[in-house]
Amino acid sequence: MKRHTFALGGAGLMLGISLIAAQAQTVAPTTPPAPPQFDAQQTPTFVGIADILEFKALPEYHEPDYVRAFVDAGKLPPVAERLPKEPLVYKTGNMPDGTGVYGDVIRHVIGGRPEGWNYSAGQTQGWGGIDIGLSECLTRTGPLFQVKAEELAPLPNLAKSWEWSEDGHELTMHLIEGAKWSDGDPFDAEDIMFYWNDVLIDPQVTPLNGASPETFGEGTTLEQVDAYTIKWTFKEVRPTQYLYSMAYGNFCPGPSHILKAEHPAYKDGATYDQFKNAFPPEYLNMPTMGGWAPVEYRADDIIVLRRNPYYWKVDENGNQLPYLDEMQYRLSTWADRDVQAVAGSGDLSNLEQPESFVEALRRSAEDSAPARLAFGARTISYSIYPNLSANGWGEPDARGQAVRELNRNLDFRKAISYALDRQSLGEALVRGPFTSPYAGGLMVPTSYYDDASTVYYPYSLEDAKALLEQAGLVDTDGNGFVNFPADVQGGADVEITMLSTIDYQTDKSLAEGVIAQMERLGLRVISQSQAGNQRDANEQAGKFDWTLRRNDSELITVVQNTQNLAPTGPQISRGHRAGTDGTQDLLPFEQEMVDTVNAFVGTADPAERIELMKTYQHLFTENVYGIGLTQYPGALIINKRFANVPAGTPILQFNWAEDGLIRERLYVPEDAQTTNELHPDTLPGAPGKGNGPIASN
Ligand code: BQZ
Repeated sequence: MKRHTFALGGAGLMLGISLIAAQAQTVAPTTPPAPPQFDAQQTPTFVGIADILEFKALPEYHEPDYVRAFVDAGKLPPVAERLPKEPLVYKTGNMPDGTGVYGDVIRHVIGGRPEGWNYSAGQTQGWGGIDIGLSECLTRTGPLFQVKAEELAPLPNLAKSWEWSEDGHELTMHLIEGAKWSDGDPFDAEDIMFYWNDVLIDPQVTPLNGASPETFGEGTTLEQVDAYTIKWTFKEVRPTQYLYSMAYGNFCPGPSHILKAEHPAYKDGATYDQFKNAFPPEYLNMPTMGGWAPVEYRADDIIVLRRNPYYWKVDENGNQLPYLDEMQYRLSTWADRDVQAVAGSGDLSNLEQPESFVEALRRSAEDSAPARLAFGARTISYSIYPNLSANGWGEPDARGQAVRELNRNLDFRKAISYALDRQSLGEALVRGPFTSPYAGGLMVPTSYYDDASTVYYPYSLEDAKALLEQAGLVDTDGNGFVNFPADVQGGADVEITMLSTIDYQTDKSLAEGVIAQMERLGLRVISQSQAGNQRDANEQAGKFDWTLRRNDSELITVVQNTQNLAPTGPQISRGHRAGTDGTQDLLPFEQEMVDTVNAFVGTADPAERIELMKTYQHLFTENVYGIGLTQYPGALIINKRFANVPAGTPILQFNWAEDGLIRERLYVPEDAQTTNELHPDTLPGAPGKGNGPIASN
């Protein structure tokens, strides 16, 4: 196509173009196209929280025979002494296949790689459920997909109960009493306060998933009342939202008896870097409150975990959990996780890459298929987040700064949205009823979604080009790509770097599709595609112009991680964090989003909350805070030998399926058990580099 361009002089001409462009608007904003009908294959049986669990002492407790041998050999205290006064008891009525039997292994396959065990200092263990299993948190939300709407509230976990003060500003929390870390060290409020004071409050430390003090509300304080009691004090009145924030990802305390010794606040001369890296993957038997502790690590091959003999959860017959003695994480790729789960050499996968859908469906449909596959609701979505900071977040160079100024221009963001052919992007991933154009913002499965409040800028290259000109960008040198105005970057071509991860084919496919579609618009986008850990680090540091990524659960649940819905604090948002001076240069609509989210957190009135989320959704989508791309359902693939798999477990809702499944309750009936354990009849040994599993004799 021949491009007619004019060498434009001063602002006057630009104004002329802008007025013409403004009149050229042809396709008005609308609401998103209705996603093709796609019903989740299974629906959960909705229950109350008390139907799932309670905390109480039982008359007797049991353990696997091989663990009893450790007791008999004097290597472990009796099981009753290894359990808290009132263990967490899972109710039989909520177990799809009743109380289980001990034995066998669950074999995960993951695409991430462990940096080390220091979750508190921001190290990943490779994702795919390993950090979810190792990091028990004050409350728990993964299983909430099965809780009745009228009873929806975070499950008790390390915090077994809590009560609010009369004025609603104080929340007193009671920790589980007498529980122990997997190395036998007592769990108590000291672990909580170390996490609060020396991880969250310490500005030099950021835990994995990026929690900061603002995650629990501006100005919130936490104090220890006694060994098993803590007290939160909030500015807001009864902000129940923050109980969700105390679940996985945000308040999952580490073993302070091990961590403190390496923390610069307690170890003279230690650096924060040394603290973060003090527990490399080779440091085994890292103490955990989770069901299994790491006993073997082989780089790029496997992590093996063995049951935690001090795990503080039991079934109603007093059997100490977990039922499964071993957990493995094969260090491979995310695509291989799907292949191995379908083939039966792996046991579980969240089918989340549409490129794998057809083959996975075909293989799972065969009678001989070793695994079950069940699709859930459309809870997977992808967006582009433009970096909206203009005051130094990520320390951009002159080009980067000029791009951020563009990002802050609504006409520019709308131009990008109009230029996207979302239908084609989705169909390039997989044909069929799966993908659907996504405007951005709240996702359809949340009860707070309101279509009429969702502004959708449909595909119109003509409108996109007109808006680009309105934003001051014209192809002044006729090379097919728009240029900055003459007084910006010397009128060079606009070049935008787009951050994405190479860990998933889907991310790569979408990035390629977006770059090609932006070229049609005349905008040069350069791929900044890298491994997930690196992408996460660059994203959190603001070192990007745009970041293309899969969305997290707050856009599905709203009530969890609500604070992440807007830049409610300096270190919260994906696309806009504080600049080098610690302040946030929020755009007016962003401030309105923050005020709306804070008002939502501050009220318990259901009708008010619904209206506030309509306001939020309109602000988000009309102002293109994030540029939605596509949305689609995921499917849970799990080996058929496992019992106690809750029907309708979504791969992502309040958390990933690895949390929602309640893996500590999964079991394999004796006649279906395999010999796949790599370290049978062993337990985690003492924490330390080069250590590993130990036998009873
Ligand atoms: C699920 C999940 C469990 C992180 C990760 C990974 C990281 C992101 C995200 C998903 C993986 C799996 O997702 O894709 O199915 O098993 O681990 O944690 O994408 O790179 O930073 O947010 O959860």
